[in-house]
Amino acid sequence: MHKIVKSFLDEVGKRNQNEPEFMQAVTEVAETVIPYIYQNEIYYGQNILLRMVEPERVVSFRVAWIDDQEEIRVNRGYRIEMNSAIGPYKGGLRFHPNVNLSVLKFLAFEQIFKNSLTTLPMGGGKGGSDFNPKGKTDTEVMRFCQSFMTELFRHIGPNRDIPAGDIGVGSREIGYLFGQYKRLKNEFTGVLTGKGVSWGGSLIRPEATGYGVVYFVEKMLEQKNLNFKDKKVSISGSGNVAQYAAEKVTSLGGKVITMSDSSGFILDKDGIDAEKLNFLMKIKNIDRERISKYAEKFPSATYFQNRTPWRVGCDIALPCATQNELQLVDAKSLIKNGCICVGEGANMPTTSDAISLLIEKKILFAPGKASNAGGVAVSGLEMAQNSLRYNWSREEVDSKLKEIMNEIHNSCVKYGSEKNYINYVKGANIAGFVKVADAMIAQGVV
Ligand code: NDP
Ligand code: 2IT
Repeated sequence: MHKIVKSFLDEVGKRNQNEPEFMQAVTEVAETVIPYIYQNEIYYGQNILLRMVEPERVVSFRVAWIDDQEEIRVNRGYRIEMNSAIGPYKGGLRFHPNVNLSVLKFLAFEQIFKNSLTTLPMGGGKGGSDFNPKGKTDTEVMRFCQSFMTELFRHIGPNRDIPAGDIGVGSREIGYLFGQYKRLKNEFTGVLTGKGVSWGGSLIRPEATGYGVVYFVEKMLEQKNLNFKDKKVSISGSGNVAQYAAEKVTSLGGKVITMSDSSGFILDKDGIDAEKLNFLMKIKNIDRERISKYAEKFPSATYFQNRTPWRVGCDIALPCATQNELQLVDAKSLIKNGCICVGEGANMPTTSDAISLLIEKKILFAPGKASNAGGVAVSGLEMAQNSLRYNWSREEVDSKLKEIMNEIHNSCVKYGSEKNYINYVKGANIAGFVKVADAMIAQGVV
C-alpha cells in the first residue's frame, strides 16, 4: 500500500511542482483514502482521487488599484474552483501577503472534504489575493475590493460559486465586495456569505467557526467522559475564529490562558474572561491594533514577542491562526505538559509530523476539515435563508450548527474508529470522500 500511495503522490507532485502546502494537504488525504479505495470495489479503478486533485478551473487575474498617495498598485487575484460534484463551489477569500497558488489550492482541496462533511450541498472552492490589508485605510481597502470584484464577478454567482471570508477578509471586506457585485450585476442575490444581518446575512455566522470548533471538541471530550469545565485552554490567533472559540470555551467553564497574533502571544494566568475578551475584540476588530496592547492593559498577562503559545502547559490546544503554526517540537511540548486534546480551528495548522506524533500518542486530535466546518456550514444556512427569502433566529441557527457538528463527529467515528482510539483524520477524510466520490461516479467522467 505504501508503494501505491507513493507512486500516486509522485505523479501528483510532478504536475504540481513548488506547491508544498497543496502537496501536504493531498498527502494527508491520500494516505488515508487510498487504502479505503482499495478495500471498496466501487471506487477502485475510477481514478477519483486523481480527478479530485485537479481543480475544475483556476482563475488568476490582475488587480490594479490606486492607494491614498495616488500611487498605482498591482496585486494578484485568484479563484480556485476545485470541485462541484455535490453543489456550487463554496469557500472563502483570503487577503494576505503570503497567498499564492499552493496555499489557495491546499485550502480549496480541503474545502471539498469539509463541505461534504457539513451534510449540506456545497462543492469546494477558495480564492483571494496577496493584498495585505494591514495598515491600509478603509478607502484603500474599498478600492482594492472594488477592483478585485470587477474581475471576479464574471466567475461567481449564487448557483455557481459563492465566496465568503477567511484571513484578512471580514465583514468590512465582504460589504465592499457585495456592494460592487450588486452594482455590476444589478441584482441583489446571495452571491457572498458572511453578509451583514440587515442585508441578507445570517445570525451566528460571525460566531460559527469558533463555536463549531468548541462544539466539536466537546463531543470528543464526551467520548472520554470529560468536558471543558476547569480545563486550561491555549488558543492561538486573535481573529474571527479565535475570538469566538475563546468566548464559547469560557461560557462552558473552561479557562482560556493564551491568544496570539502574527507578532507574538499573551499569557493570562487568570484567564481571558468575557470582559477581557471584549477589550481584545475592540483592539483587534475596531482599532486594528496588536495583541501586545492586551498585556499593557491587564497586569495578569505577559506578552511574548515572536513566540507561539505551545510551550505553555494546557489541557486543550486550539490552533486558530494559520497553516503549519503547530510543529513537531510544539506537539512534543504539549504532550509533555499534559495536553489531552488538539482541535484545529485554522486550516492545516498542524504539520504532518506533529499530527503523526499526536495520533501515535493517542491524543485526541481533530483535523480542521472536521472541527472548523461550522463556519462554512452556517454559510450554507445563510444561502438557504437567502433562497427562502427568510431569516432564522439566533437559537434556530445555533441549534442547526450544533446538530451539524454532531453529525460530523458521528461521521468521523463511523469511518475513523480503531481499537481504543478514534482516528479523526482518517474518519474525516474517508467520510468527506465517500459522498463526493459517489456523486462523481454517478455524473460520469467529466
Ligand atoms: P482573521 O484574519 O480574522 O485572523 C487571523 C489570525 O491569525 C490573526 O490573529 C492573525 O494575526 C493570525 N495570523 C494570520 N497569519 C498568521 C501567520 N502567518 N502567523 C501567525 N499568525 C497569523 O482570520 P480567521 O480567524 O477568519 O481565520 C483563522 C484561521 O481559521 C485560518 O486558517 C482560516 O483559514 C481558518 N478558518 C476560518 C473560517 C472563517 O469562517 N473565518 C472558517 C474555517 C477556517 P494578525 O492579526 O497579526 O494578522
Ligand atoms: O475555511 C473555511 O471554511 C472558510 N473560510 C469559510 C468558508 C465559507 O464559505 O464560509
